[in-house]
Amino acid sequence: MTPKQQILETLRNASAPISGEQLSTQLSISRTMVWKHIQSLLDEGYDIEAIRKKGYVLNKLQEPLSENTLTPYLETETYARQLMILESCSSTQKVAKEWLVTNSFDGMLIVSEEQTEGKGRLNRSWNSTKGKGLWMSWVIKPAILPHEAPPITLVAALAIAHAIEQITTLQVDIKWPNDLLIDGKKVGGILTELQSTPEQIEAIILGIGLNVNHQQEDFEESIQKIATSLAIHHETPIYRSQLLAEIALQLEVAIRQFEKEGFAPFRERWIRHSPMIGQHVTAQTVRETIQGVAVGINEYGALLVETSQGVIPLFSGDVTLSKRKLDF
Ligand code: BTX
Repeated sequence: MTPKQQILETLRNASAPISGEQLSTQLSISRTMVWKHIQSLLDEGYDIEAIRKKGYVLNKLQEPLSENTLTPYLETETYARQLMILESCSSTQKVAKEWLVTNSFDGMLIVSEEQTEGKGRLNRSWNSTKGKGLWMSWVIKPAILPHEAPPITLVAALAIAHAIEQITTLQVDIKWPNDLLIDGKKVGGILTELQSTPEQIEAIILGIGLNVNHQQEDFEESIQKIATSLAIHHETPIYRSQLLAEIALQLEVAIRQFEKEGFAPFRERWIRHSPMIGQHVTAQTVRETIQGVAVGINEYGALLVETSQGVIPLFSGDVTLSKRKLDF
């Protein structure tokens, strides 16, 4: 370990401020060198406070993501056992696709502190403020056939909701097909991209954006009214590395179960997480607008909408709650 890493480790494990003098004695380096290493850590994005006459304190909640911060929490078999942590990139989906050209690993994680061109579905953009959220792409290779893939977005949404509920006291709702909501506002979204031949899946790139430690003003003007973060609803900030490790675990467990048993065992739990079921909705697909009541979800993950023409299974599209009751 370099002296800089030793300083970081000492601050991480400390329960009280550590003085420059203590660090200098412990590491047998000069006070000036201690100060230089602290400056360099600050430049890397660590939030270290110097408290007068007491010493340095590391704000663990604002730590940049790194293998060192993540690994102690990781309980998975393969998920995130290969990973790439970036300070900035255009989109982790794009990085994942480039990585896949010459590599292959089920559970590869690409996570970035910031995305300059974060993507949503249908070429919409995803606001990815530096250091505030979890902007990640998982390369997974589930043992399923291409036509069995669509519910994977719903399975992933449940896994993420469960991970958040394990780490915080928050209750997360799922809006079909890919939104995570708290109190009706969007806290996260999933973008699932499939690389496949008609016979077999080569890889699924599961893009997940989760707003973690944002304050309302951290969001772009255009999404201020619709977006929220975990921290806005939680008393204490959330340690991203711990949450990321929990997401890795819940995703791995859920996708392994999905490979063996399909969507059936997730259906009831999914319905419990979706306040939309039983409500009047308007669904916009690429072809048409459908109005009706969301009555459930089938074993393929399609949303069932009861309309005047009968129950229609919806395989893709955007669904919003209707403002008024319909006449049927
Ligand atoms: P979506 O198409 O359902 O949602 C996109 C819409 O959500 C935008 O048009 C905007 O209105 C709103 N929005 C944009 N940014 C945010 C935000 N930070 N919080 C809340 N609402 C927002 C959802 O698509 C799928 C998003 C996946 C994002 C991940 S991040 C890692 C990976 N890399 C990448 O480029 N995309 C995925």
